[in-house]
Amino acid sequence: MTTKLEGKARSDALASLRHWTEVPGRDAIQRSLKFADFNHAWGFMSRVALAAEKADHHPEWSNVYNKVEIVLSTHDAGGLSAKDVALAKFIDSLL
Ligand code: H2B
Repeated sequence: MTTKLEGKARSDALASLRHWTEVPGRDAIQRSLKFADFNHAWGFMSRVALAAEKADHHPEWSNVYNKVEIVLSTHDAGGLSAKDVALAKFIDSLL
């Protein structure tokens, strides 16, 4: 079972993710992305999907043409965990 981040561990993690914001009303983070076109957006999503499947940790996301909205939270933990931080950092590394 993955442990939810709390206290200083949580605030330190959030501070290290400057492109991500907290989702109002739930323990999750979000990032909105805009690409040149659908091809670039889908290519990005494919790279994230492969990493997510490998880690068995998946984003909540949506795509409309060149826009991708991502929310990260750990369902098993009922909130933000180190797995979300790792996935957010991987996503940032692609951009
Ligand atoms: N993704 C996310 N974001 N949170 C989870 O708790 C989670 C997941 N759990 N992907 C995994 C799959 C779990 O359902 C499987 C059974 O390992």
